[in-house]
Amino acid sequence: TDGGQDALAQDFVRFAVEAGVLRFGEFKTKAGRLSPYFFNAGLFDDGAKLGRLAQFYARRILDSGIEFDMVFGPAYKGIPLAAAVVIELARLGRVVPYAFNRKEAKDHGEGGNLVGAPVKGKVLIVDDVMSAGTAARESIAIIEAAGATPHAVAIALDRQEKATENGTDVDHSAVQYVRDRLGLKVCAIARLADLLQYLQSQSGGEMAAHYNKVLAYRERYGVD
Ligand code: OMP
Repeated sequence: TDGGQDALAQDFVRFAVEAGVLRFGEFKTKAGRLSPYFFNAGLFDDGAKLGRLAQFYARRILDSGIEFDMVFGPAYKGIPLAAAVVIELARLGRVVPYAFNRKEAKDHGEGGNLVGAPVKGKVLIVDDVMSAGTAARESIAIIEAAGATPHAVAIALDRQEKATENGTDVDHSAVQYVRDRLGLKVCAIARLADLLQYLQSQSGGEMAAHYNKVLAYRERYGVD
């Protein structure tokens, strides 16, 4: 298969499949597409899995050379991810502040919708998956409103599929939009191309059937 990244991506796809986080079947995505696969980061649901996930993020982030002053985790799913990633970065010798938002407005106590370190400088957003790009745009707006610079996004999976604008498919992916039009750096532990490479490398009829369905999905919704 074309376009698979590297051994880290293959190790990650295997880990996600074995952990039951990456599943095959019939799933409806946020954009309303019927997908033969789904990646549910909420199922990295114990300390060992979350710790291992953080190691994949940290390696991808550090190897990418992306600059950042702090990490931001968008509510809800990005919060444990960002926390786990900064712990792993600190373990590797890189101590950085982090913050996250709350979704509910708060009218007492600290005030404001941001929790954690002051949001300033070059901010690295840590999130789970990018499909159509809605979630990324929300994070960018929050960071800009705080007077900081949304500089980069690290995600576990880039689905490499067409973004939607006003309900219509466009010819670029959410990641391409965030990178090319919004000017942020993006790194993904794995992409759809890595998933296809993984499925192709597995022997056995079950994986071959998944491969064909994921390939057909990419034909319909994928971008180059
Ligand atoms: P966008 O905000 O449209 O980019 O979609 C990303 C979000 O879709 C994720 O944050 C999830 O809530 C959800 N999602 C997954 O978690 N895993 C998938 O494999 C696919 C989706 C999705 O609905 O597209």
